[in-house]
Amino acid sequence: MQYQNPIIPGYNPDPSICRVGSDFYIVNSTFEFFPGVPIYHSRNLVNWELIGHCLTRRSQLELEGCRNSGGIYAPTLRYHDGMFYMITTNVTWKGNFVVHAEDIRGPWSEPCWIDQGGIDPSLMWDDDGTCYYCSTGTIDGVRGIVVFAIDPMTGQILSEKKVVSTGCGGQCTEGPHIYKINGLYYLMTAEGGTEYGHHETIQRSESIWGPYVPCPHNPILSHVNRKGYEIQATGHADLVEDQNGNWWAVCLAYRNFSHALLHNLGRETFLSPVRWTEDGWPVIGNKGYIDLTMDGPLPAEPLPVCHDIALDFHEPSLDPRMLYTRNPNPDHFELNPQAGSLTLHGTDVTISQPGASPTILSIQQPAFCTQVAATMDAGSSDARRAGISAYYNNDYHYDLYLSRDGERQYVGFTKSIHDMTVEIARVPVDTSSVRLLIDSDREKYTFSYQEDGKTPVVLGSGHNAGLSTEGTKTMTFTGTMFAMFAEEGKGVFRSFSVQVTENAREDLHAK
Ligand code: 6LW
Repeated sequence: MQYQNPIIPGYNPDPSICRVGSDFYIVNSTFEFFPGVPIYHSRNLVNWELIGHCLTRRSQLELEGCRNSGGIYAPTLRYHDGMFYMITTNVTWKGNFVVHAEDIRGPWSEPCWIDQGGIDPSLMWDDDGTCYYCSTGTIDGVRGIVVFAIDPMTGQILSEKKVVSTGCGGQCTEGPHIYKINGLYYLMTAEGGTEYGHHETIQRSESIWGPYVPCPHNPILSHVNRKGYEIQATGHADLVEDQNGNWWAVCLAYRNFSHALLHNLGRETFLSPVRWTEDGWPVIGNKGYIDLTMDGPLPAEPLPVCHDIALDFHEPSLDPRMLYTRNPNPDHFELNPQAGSLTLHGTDVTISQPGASPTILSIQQPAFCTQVAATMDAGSSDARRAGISAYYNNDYHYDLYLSRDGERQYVGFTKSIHDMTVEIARVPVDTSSVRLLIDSDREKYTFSYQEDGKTPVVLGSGHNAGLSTEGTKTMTFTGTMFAMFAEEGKGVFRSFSVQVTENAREDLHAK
């Protein structure tokens, strides 16, 4: 059966997958965004529904002062003996921890902190029920993959620690997962760093402590030598066997929006079938290549995929797909289901302020070609700025908003890149309702507004390159979000939608 990649588009990196019966679950890293670690559910590996988050309380996820792309790094999700476990790293606050829940939808426990540095922790259970931890780490000056026995309910370390591998020759050996398959321990890791050198390797041993022997056809997943192809930076994979005995890999990768080595959608989650060689080594995709369109023995019939969102704020609670930047103050987000409005109470914390929690709600941009539309109650909005934004982080965002200059109300359009903010347009409006629009494609974001059903007026555009991960002044791992925001006063929203407008699945670099 054919399916399209990415299966979870937009900034959803570092996927980890587990299966319970015929239910599959994937979690992703979330960095400075709150709530943390989304849980997606599927029965066919193609249609994924967000069913909640593991970290929904500040006591689980402290993000105060978190730098851009700090916070929550790669998670691992596992299920054992009636309990779900999610283990991850808060690089801004206390490091590695594990939470558990009997129900995948929560409530999840408070963090059980683990006395081990490094990132990318994972868990596995041996046949005798012993639970083992692995992550990156350094012991006696040797940096590699650290393994030890652990109590997953408490985080207590139960054995000596050992660096069991320094990888298969690449730099930045990380994202480890250990699997017990046919009596052997398979250690799969990402190497090369999460950019254009990213790739996946695997090795195996008769003991979890090693020595490990590398797969003869490593790397088992790599687009390092696929320059010019749209999908790049494949790596950080996790394996799962479906209920029919077919194996699958999920991994992160990104899609270049043009022939330039730039991506603005972030690292996304991709799916590939896996087959095993006669001598017991996995082959991912087409000998380590994955594609936008792939074929495989899916565990259930795929349904049409839709990544649109349309909010009219009549729902009793905010859509869980909308994320806050760092720990939010709930008082700043006032939902009125009866009136069908969302009032954002902006403070003096602007969306350009580093390490803060401005009044902003955002969702991942799911495709190159989209239309964002928001209707605002202009008469009730008195913020210095309130509107929508193509928002990467506080240093990189293109904003379209209502503002006031004394008694006059106007629509403004500004672009912020690095330490430069430029006001591109400021047009007076005299209306009770205004519709703000962002149209995106493989080249740029176009900003326009519409008064009371009149013809939309285009105010300008901003290039995708200005919101690309490669262009950020610090190392970042996220992707462009579409946001509603308010600064110094109220912004009253009546609707917010993101619609994918991509028609043909144009594969820019199709060979
Ligand atoms: C992730 C690690 C990585 O934890 O980036 O570059 C981190 N590699 O595997 C954030 O995605």
